[in-house]
Amino acid sequence: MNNRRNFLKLSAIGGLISGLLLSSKTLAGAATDGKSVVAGQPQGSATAMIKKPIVVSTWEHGMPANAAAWQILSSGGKALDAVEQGVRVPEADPNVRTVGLGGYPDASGEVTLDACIMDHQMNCGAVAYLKRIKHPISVARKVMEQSSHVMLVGEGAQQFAKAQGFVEENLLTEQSKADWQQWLQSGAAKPQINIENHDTIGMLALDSHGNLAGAFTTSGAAYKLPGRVGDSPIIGAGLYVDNEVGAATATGQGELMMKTVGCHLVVELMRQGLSPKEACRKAVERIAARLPDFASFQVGFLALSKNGDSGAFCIQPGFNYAVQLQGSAQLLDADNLLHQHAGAKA
Ligand code: SD4
Repeated sequence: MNNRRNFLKLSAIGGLISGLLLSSKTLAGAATDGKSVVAGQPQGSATAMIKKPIVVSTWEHGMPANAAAWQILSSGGKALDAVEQGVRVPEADPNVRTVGLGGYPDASGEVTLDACIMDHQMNCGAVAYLKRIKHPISVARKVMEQSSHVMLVGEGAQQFAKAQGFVEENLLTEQSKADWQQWLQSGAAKPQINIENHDTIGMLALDSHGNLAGAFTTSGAAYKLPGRVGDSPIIGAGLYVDNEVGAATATGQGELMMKTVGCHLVVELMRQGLSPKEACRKAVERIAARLPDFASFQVGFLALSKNGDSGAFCIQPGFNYAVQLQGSAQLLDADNLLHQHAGAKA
């Protein structure tokens, strides 16, 4: 119930902030309508419609994460560095309960982390089921750059991280431990993946050189079965970057993104000419069409095109995403399928 309350509270706060921020949308320059021009870019030239640099990320904690990424992007830095540094912010924040330090543990009380990173040249690195290392995203980058592999898991990933100089530490905070113990006492028969514990971070950036990169990091579904790995470290499922087209990341029940290779699907839909938001919508609709009870799941996609347009779509209301570009930092509510259905029935 605690989780549910936290989710609702977060949604409410997110909604309030989005409302406030949305009211300043016209002042700040709309980041997601596909037509606006970033402040400081000359209008009318061929490059004027490309909004760069820009960074987008999932959920409210994307705001401080974007701010860290922006430090790099705004000084001409690389998208790859920006997304790594950006998502390290919630990884280190014990109050972000779905990422890194302080993340919800699995059913046995162990915090296990999944992460991946991808650059503009199709290089990628990932770790899964990583324990006791606070910054899995940086380990994923090391896998990409210092090994000939794409993904390391479990004990091997941990040994690799230690060999790369990462220090082991306890990631189960007192708060996470207390919540887990309460969950155990509540007699929860099986770990649930539901709409209450899906606020992890996926981040996409387009730098001033015109290159895209993405990063994704999470503690995964709360109280998951030990050994469970979600979509987050799976290239194509939780994250995909194609420098010719765009990039996508996801949030929600990872198994559904894995079954559909969801982020790859979103990028391919953009390749066919769909806007980021329409590509996200089509991917969500495809998932929902195969799920008779889709209304009890949450899945959300966030996408960024090669020209800096962004958009998102989800099943449930409540998913928001942060967008930062020159002169503007916003938290926006994603449109959702339930609302669309309600509208169609009315
Ligand atoms: C997973 N998709 O492990 C992740 C969890 C999450 O926002 O919360 N995403 O399934």
